[in-house]
Amino acid sequence: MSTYRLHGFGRSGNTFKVAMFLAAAGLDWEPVFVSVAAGDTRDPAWRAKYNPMGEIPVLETGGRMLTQSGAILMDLAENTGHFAAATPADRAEVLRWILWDNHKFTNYYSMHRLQKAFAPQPPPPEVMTWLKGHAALNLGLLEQHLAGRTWVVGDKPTIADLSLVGYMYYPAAETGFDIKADYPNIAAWSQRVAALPGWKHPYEMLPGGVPTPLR
Ligand SMILES: N[C@@H](CCC(=O)N[C@@H](CS)C(=O)NCC(=O)O)C(=O)O
Repeated sequence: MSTYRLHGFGRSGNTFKVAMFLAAAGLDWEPVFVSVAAGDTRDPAWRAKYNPMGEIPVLETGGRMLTQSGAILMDLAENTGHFAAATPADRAEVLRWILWDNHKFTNYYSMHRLQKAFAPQPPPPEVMTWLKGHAALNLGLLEQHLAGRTWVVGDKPTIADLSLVGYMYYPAAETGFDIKADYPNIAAWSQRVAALPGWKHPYEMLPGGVPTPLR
């Protein structure tokens, strides 16, 4: 069995954040297919064994079940040294961006994508407009932060980059955003992350195939 078993699937950018770390750091890992869409994470037996919060990613290692991509990335960085902040001040910055990512950036962007492309019943149009507006606001903030910068914190890639970039590779047909056309700094930074060792598109790196957007 591999040292790290990453439970999730390619549709989950949160799972992909951890997969990018494991691949780029050259760690011994394997993906374990878990589908939110198929209801796997709502199964009480799955929750009891892997994550009572009912979420992927779950990183299984040494008998531990680590959850929450931000906490997993912090744990991996601190235990392996890869993608860690260079200084204590940078560490606080990295945590700041990861918290913002989870609370605002990934949250609105991924929720808009989920409702737009994969929800069987789309929510009312005003809900979609609200989600898309918040996602656009946050994209604008990151676009501005990346102006003249190579990485989100300091002068090397850190777990802040891996966290924030998690949903940036999904197609516009799913997300409703054309990152390449409208957010050039984010697009260039995403390509720098994609040049890290072992990088593959989430639909190739993780199991579950390529979904067809419902709308
Ligand atoms: N903040 C969490 C978010 C995890 C999350 O929302 N995972 C989704 C898939 S991307 C999930 O498992 N959703 C199932 C559910 O909420 O019922 C993280 O970064 O790990």
